[in-house]
Amino acid sequence: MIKKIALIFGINGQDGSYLLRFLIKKKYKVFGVIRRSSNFNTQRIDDVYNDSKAKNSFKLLYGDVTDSLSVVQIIQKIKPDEIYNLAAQSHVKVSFEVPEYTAQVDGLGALRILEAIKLLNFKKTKFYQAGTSEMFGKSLPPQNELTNFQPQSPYAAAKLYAHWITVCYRESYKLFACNGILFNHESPLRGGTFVTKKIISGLCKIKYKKQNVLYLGNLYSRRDWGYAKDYVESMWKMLQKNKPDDYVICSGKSYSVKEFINMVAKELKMNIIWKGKGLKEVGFFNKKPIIKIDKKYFRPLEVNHLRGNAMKARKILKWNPKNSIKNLIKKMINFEKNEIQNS
Ligand code: NAP
Ligand code: G4F
Repeated sequence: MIKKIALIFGINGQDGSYLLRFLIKKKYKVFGVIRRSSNFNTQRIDDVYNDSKAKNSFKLLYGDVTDSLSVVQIIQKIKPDEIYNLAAQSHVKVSFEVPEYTAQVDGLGALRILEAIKLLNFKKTKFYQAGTSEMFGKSLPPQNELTNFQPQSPYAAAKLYAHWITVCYRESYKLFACNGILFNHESPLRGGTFVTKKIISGLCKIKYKKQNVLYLGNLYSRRDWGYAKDYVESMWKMLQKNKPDDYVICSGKSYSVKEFINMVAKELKMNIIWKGKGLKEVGFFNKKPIIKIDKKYFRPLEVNHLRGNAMKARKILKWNPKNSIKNLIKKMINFEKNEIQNS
């Protein structure tokens, strides 16, 4: 049997790791692009890489989406059936500190891949662009494919360029190119500086006396959180349709950061008492202050409320998330407890 070939930019990130596993199960041969790093940064995919059964199904290559030559050479060599562009400087707050770099990676990165597919005349290569609900910015919920984009950060503005250049290449050159507009999705493999992982890791460590205080920023923004493993399936589903299109992927429910903290605390059987307001708001556990606000975690501009409507994906892709936020929290807590026990 001839295996389909997939190429993933951003393979060692959260989503790359889940997508790799998903595609291997689907019998793909997967090539992943990683950047040279001064230290090991493939922890999320090492188990697959070292699995002798996956040896012939998975290869890593060095490259970078800011480097057109590497992008063209890799695509020319691999001749992929499907390309997933997950590569990004994906932290919204950090994008205010490195806006130009974020535009280079998150905006122009997509252009470089699309231009390579066009130059090589690889008409059969399908392309997935990792778009984001952040692009909706201050547009009110529920957000869907018809909602206006009103980006509120350099990250969202860069991703919006990638979104429209994907549409432009699809319509101009008839490329099979899709935008996934994914709302927040989390997992045990989520990076430690994103709020869900930070909260779960922090509260678990406080419970097991490995940390005293968790410092956070804005507790009142609301997000539509799902499970990354469910969401990567939608990426693949988009590329299996006869026609390329753009899809919102979300759970349809939203919670504030504070509500998320309370859900995690309940699962950990920690009763948190909140006192004070604004920068003086504090969460107490057993009379000790364990959650404090630090203004360094606030953004110059905030996206207040993201809650999506994934009706189109449910109808056309037959995509449905399998996990509730409660399941997600349980999985993340279990992972964290194991990490603490093994440390
Ligand atoms: P992530 O964990 O931050 O992973 C990002 C990946 O991109 C990493 O593998 C990173 O490699 C790689 N990368 C960064 N700069 C690169 C460059 N110049 N060239 C090649 N690779 C580069 O992000 P994620 O949560 O998996 O998200 C995957 C994609 O979906 C991102 O594009 C993100 O913006 C988007 N997205 C995420 C969410 C979400 O809630 N998770 C929602 C909507 C959209 P290093 O390890 O070398 O840094
Ligand atoms: O976890 P966050 O950093 O995620 P954010 O900004 O929503 O972005 C994530 O989801 C996007 C999809 O909508 C992706 F495109 C993007 O790549 C990324 O994966 O912050 C969530 C909320 C924000 O409102 C933030 O202000 O939590 C608030 N927050 C409060 N305290 C904090 C903190 N965020 C972080 N990272 N750290 C805090 O201490």
